[in-house]
Amino acid sequence: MFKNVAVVGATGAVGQIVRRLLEERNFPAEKFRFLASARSAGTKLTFKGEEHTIEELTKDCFAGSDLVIASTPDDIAQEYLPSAVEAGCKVIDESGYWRMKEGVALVIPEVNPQDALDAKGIIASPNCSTTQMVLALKPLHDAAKVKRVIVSTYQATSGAGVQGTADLFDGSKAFLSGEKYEYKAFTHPIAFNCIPQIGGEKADGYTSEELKMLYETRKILGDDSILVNPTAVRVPVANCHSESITVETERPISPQEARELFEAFPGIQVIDDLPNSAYPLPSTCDGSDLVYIGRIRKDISNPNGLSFWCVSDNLRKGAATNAVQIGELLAKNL
Ligand code: A2P
Ligand code: 11C
Repeated sequence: MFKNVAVVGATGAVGQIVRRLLEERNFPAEKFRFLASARSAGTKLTFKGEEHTIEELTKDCFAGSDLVIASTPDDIAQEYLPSAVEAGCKVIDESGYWRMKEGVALVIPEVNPQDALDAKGIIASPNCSTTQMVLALKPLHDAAKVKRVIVSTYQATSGAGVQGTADLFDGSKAFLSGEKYEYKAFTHPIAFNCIPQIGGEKADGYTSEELKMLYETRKILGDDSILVNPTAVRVPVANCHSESITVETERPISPQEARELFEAFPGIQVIDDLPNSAYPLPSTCDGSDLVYIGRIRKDISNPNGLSFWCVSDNLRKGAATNAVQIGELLAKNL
């Protein structure tokens, strides 16, 4: 059991869910603290029926804590988390800053738990669109080695933080009433629209979000030979990312074998009955900690190809749940 867990970024879109999960799952710790920016410091929140005062995140705030679960913007994770490691804390970070750094573990507990247990410093939780895809790829990779992945994402506005969802709701209301609305989280209107850009341009015409899906996948699966061609698209859905995934494996996997592999893998649930219009939807996966898979079918353009549809709650398994599960794994192995 941990002695004192510091929840950093406790007021944010993901941090709020981390708090809820720590309560719901009865996380094994004696005490909890909640930290955010100076803007929130001094305000109160209720956790497990008790009132807590939010503390300001500073470089010397970590003394007395033995686990940090952080969900902040990248620059804040960059600036403050090394101090948490120096103070002797185990550190789980949900930001994008540390993931690809040498010596940082990048972990999905169902996929590569040992990397968390071997970690000496920060343990990063992957990008939400990577996590659900890699969880789905893992049983296929173990059975038949994944060679190439073509993925298009349909990403929810909650991935852009609290402001992303506010933009979807307020922008939609303004659109329907014919008023102007100034978007804050997006460079184009998201109401009644799709935006084929998440993150800035990185290389070869791909965005940062897309390249996360390539490089994080290779790191988590420990296989730099895997080819990934991603297209990341923001859609007017409040929560849950969806992905259309086509995989090429070293030997063919039939849809029936894939279904069995998915069903046997922890954290995955298959909903796949096209004649009855049953498949995962953002509206039905919202609030769940699982990764849902449906529309499993042969890639009719490639004898070694398989296509499927994958939906998961990006704030839960894509972020908060994965981080809390890493914490549970560490607690079991203290
Ligand atoms: P605060 O609410 O005080 O701004 P989101 O991704 O939903 O915007 O949430 C980001 C989280 O990171 C919030 O808890 C936010 O706290 C926190 N945060 C943002 N900037 C800072 C900062 N400069 N110092 C500490 N925490 C920060
Ligand atoms: C989005 N995937 O949906 C992003 C948000 O690297 O953790 C998460 C960014 C990250 O906009």
